[in-house]
Amino acid sequence: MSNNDVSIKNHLKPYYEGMKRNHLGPLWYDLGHMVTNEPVTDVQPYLWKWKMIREYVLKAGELLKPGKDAERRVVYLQNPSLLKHGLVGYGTHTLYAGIQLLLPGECAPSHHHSQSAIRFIIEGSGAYTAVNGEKTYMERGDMVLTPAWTWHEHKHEGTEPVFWLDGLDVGLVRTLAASFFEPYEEESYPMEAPENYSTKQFSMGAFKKLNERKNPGYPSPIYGYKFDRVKYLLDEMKKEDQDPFDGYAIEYINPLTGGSADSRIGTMMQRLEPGMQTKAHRHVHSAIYHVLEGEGYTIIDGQKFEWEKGDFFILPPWSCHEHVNTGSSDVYLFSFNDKPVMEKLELEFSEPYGENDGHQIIEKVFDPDHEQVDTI
Ligand code: 1HN
Repeated sequence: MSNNDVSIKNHLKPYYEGMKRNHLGPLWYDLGHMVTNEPVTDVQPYLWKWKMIREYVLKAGELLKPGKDAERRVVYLQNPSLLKHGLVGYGTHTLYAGIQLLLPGECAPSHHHSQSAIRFIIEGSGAYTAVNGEKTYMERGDMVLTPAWTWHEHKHEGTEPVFWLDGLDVGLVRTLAASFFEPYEEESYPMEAPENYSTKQFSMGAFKKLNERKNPGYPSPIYGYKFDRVKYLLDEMKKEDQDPFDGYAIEYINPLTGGSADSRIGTMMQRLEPGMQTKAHRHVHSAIYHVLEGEGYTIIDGQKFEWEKGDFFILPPWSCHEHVNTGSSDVYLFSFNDKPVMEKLELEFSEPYGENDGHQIIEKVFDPDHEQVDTI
């Protein structure tokens, strides 16, 4: 900086300070912070081990009862990079993930809210989610929708604890200042439809290959998406159906529109054969992953995240990632994302990793034991 520049700066100091006092700002200094060349985010990747989460969730089973001590018995995944900014309950800037536990005989009362929610069943059976009076029984690997503003409740009629993932667009709705919540006047909403009605009506389910055409639209007429259909479709896929970045991958859809099953939360299942390594790419949408089956790792922006059955990890927006199956059986990765929102807003964009034949170099290995020191 020349002397001349400094003198200009000094000379203009009162001008800039005056601007600040009057809550004004000079765009010529700040444009680069507002309009960045590419997405900038506080969201960092993270990984939680299922063994650790499960212990905390089971302990919650001893501590409180849903419908009595709490609306829901859930332990949520807190991304440490967002807690720094006071964002409680954030997995990514838009998405929330929590693990809910229901013990035999328990009931989580009916309510509705403007957040959209998806459930993904991790362990146990015999529980149902009722959506607007329609019971959908849930088994391991099933995905169940409770679209925004639908009345929903959960009840467990089985004999073993049931664990499932709740995925909601908490961050998105908070940012848009659009949160509404209301409990139902009674514990239960009247059961108006036959059990599993929507799942039976569409017994083939509704899924499409990744990147197949779709038209965003109305709420899905299906609430329960069965895992046996997902597995059948993924296992039947041919070599030429493979996506270079996601392996064998399908998205859960709304059969009326061909669009995403939930209109705001995208849902996907991927299958990776033993030894398979996908190519790296990045996209604007963020995602939260759950390992349904298998073992392997994902490289996110040069950091290796090793996972096994049950684990969860965060995929930040615009982060370069590739997946590897290191086990001897197929990997099934379930994930939910904010892609439908990005697409509706015409903000979705993706690009392949251009160097090193599409593969990143591992510079760092994430160590969950180091990150998560206190256990119960
Ligand atoms: C909710 O309604 C459920 O219905 C679970 O089971 C988790 C997290 C945030 C906001 C609403 C449920 C939730 C939630």
